[in-house]
Amino acid sequence: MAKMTKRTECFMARTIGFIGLGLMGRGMARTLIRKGHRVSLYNRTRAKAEEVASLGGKVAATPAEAAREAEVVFTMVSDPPALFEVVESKDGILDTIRPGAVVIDSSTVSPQATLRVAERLKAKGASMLDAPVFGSKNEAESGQLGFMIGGDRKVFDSVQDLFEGCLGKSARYIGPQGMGAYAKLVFNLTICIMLQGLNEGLTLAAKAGIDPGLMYDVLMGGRAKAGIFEFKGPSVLQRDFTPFFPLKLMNKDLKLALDAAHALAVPMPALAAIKEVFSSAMAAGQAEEDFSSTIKVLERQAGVEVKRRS
Ligand code: NA7
Repeated sequence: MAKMTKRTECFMARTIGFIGLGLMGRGMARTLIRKGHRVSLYNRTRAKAEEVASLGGKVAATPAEAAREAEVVFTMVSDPPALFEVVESKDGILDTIRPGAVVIDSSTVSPQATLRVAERLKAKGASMLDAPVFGSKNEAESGQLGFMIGGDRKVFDSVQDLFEGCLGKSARYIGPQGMGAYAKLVFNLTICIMLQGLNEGLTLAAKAGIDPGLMYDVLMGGRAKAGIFEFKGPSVLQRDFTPFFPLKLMNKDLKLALDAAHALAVPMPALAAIKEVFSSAMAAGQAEEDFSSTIKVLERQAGVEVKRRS
């Protein structure tokens, strides 16, 4: 029997606009191109779009141009102002979006920003999903991201092929519009609270005279073991703060999470304290480092370095 060639796990080749080719968007767009989709690429700094287009796809001069022919438009930009810029400004997506098209916003923004953009798109006959991700640039490049989806369930079903098996290893439908955005804020605040726990523990260990590497191994051999510790611990202990997720973006997410908590009257004492740690790190010039570099705030105050000794 002839062997079927598994060129792609995606079900159909689609015409896609992709807007925002930063650390995460670059990998996602490259994955879509590799899997056979026709992708029109826009980035504010054009050189990044040209670099991705060397793999396939074509460069668009504006978000409007990227969206003109597209049945699906992805946005993967920094924050709410960037999202408003690429959707609502002159030459934004709203100028050309086709009725029936689906905009999938994978940026981490506030639920309010999502609702505002979804409303504007609806007036043009288009739909929107808030579909933020977990995973880093490596998972974006290999199509292994996790998606948290908010929006109309039927719209989600209509583009499912782009999530699981294409860009992602999982895509969880969370609920109506804005719920994906809420879920992402919950995800990131939880990670930061956990990492702060590890940072504080290792800093105390170092100050007491324990090899932080040994302490980390002990923690990972017991109930304290956690995925985020597994991911960040080794690089922290080697003093490698190359950005997988820049501190400035996590700082933005924690602010959005605090705003959401205030709006819903939910007390978040640990989150409030950790936001201060992030503000200190920002003020100390660590914005472009990986967010795990917040440990330096503790180190400076304690007068120790958390580095594996053996
Ligand atoms: P990056 O690598 O900082 O990329 C951010 C992208 O957003 C990049 O393409 C930027 O264009 C674009 N951007 C930022 N501001 C604007 C405005 N005002 N107009 C148009 N485009 C803009 O971030 P990541 O890829 O790591 O993360 C993206 C999202 O996922 C973010 O919400 C994270 O929290 C999660 P540039 O290249 O600077 O011209």
